Amino acid sequence: MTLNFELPGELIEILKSSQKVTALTGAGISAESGVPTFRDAQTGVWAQYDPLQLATPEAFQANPRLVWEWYTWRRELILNSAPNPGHYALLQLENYYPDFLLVTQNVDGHHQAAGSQNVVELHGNIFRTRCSRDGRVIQEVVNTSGKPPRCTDCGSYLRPDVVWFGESLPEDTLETALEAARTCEVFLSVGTSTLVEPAASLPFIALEAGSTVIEINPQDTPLTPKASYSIRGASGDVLPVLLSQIN
Ligand code: BV8
Repeated sequence: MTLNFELPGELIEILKSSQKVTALTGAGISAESGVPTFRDAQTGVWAQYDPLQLATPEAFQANPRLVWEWYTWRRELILNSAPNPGHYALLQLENYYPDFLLVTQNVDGHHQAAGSQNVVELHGNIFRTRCSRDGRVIQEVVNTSGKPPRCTDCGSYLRPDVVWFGESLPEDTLETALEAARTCEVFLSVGTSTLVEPAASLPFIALEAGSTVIEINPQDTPLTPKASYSIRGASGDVLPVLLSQIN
């Protein structure tokens, strides 16, 4: 059922009576913070690149400087942005429900910056850097321009500690997200085009398990026809309204 975000009474009752809720977020929740989504055209110098081509091990192998510079540009853009009401509403939902897990596809760290504690980062974090050879995570934020810095232990290039296309998600991270989708009463799918696997399967797994699946997105996605409720709107608008109606 597609809504333009006045919530039907039965949905408010479901939300108020549930204990275990899982939320999945995508780039759309950070759009109102000014962080471009993967579907948006990249701005400026990056306009001619397709993120799906840059966020790959092959691109890094072929042109480490280009890929490293793209991440430096994104880190700087994120550092100049802030969490928005959508992030803060999810923090309030974490406090509202006894058992709440936030699963994000985003690498921008805005959920943690907003104060969310129970966050699973499916695709890593752009502010964490690791050795491209042995995977050792370097603690400090490395935000240089030019070629990637080199690992002080082995001399290999450092790389962002994110999951690129064609790379597997960390087993434990994915299992936590799958378990949360299988066992929750309500699954919120917020600001994601529901195209990138295996994250895109999570709402469908929740549906299979009998959860009430609520989508929040200004546009239709492959989840829309199957979702229990699909709310057409921006997460920064819809989530605060949803909160006000359950409090
Ligand atoms: C994997 C980190 C096993 C990096 C990301 C061929 C070879 C290899 C793999 C594949 C293949 N074909 C398919 C695959 C699987 C592939 C995949 O799914 N490809 C897609 C393109 C079909 N997946 C993988 O490779 C994954 N690994 O499968 O491992 C494997 C291993 C080897 C070989 C085979 C299989 C790894 C995927 C993770 C990639 N890394 N990010 C970085 O960020 O730099 S993905 C990245 O893109 C994001 O993290 C996010 O997940 C995704 C973008 O999706 P969204 O978040 O949904 O954002 P998007 O821009 O698409 O949409 C924004 C939405 O917001 C829109 O719906 C819009 O309407 C909405 N919106 C806008 N404004 C608002 C809003 N919503 C609410 N409010 C608003 N204001």
